[in-house]
Amino acid sequence: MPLLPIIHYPDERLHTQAQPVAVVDGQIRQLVADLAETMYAAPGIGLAATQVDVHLRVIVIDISENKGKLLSLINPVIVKAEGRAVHEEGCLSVPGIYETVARAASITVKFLDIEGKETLLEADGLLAVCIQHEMDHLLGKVFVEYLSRLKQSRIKLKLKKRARETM
Ligand code: K1U
Ligand code: ZN
Repeated sequence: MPLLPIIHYPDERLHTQAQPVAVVDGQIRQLVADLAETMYAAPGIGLAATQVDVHLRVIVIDISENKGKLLSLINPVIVKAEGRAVHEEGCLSVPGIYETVARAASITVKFLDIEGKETLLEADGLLAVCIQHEMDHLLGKVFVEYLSRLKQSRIKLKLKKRARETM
């Protein structure tokens, strides 16, 4: 399967709210496989379906060093969130921009796995950051929207200039 093109900020499609998956069937499993292939090739440690213009509540994550621990989260919901921690974040839809964001320090997330089985996962550290970052994508939110308006405008200008230069 070819790699899926990743949409870049400030493309309006990144602000689309994703719909829940009704049934975890072969098409959803294919979407997960394509997302994973695209994430590994980028390379990245996470990818939400929104970023490839598919507006379904599906994300993939792999924060392991050797890229062998793929997590696929379908219809994720945070059922518990505690504490506050700041972490530097990047985004494949906002290439070359790294900024610090404050989020819940530890979370419990409920989701369907690739077999459609309901699963609970407790996460902290980078995994908690990554899950929250990807779940924001499903709500149509990009991490730079946590920054000041001035910083957002500067990032938009920078990315638009870069896009013009590479045309
Ligand atoms: O675009 C995305 O949503 C993926 C993003 C995930 C993320 C990273 C850091 C904090 C929060 C969320 C990325 O993968 S950006 C690229 C990146 O972090 C990375 C790339 C190669 C090796 C290690 C990390
Ligand atoms: Zn992102």
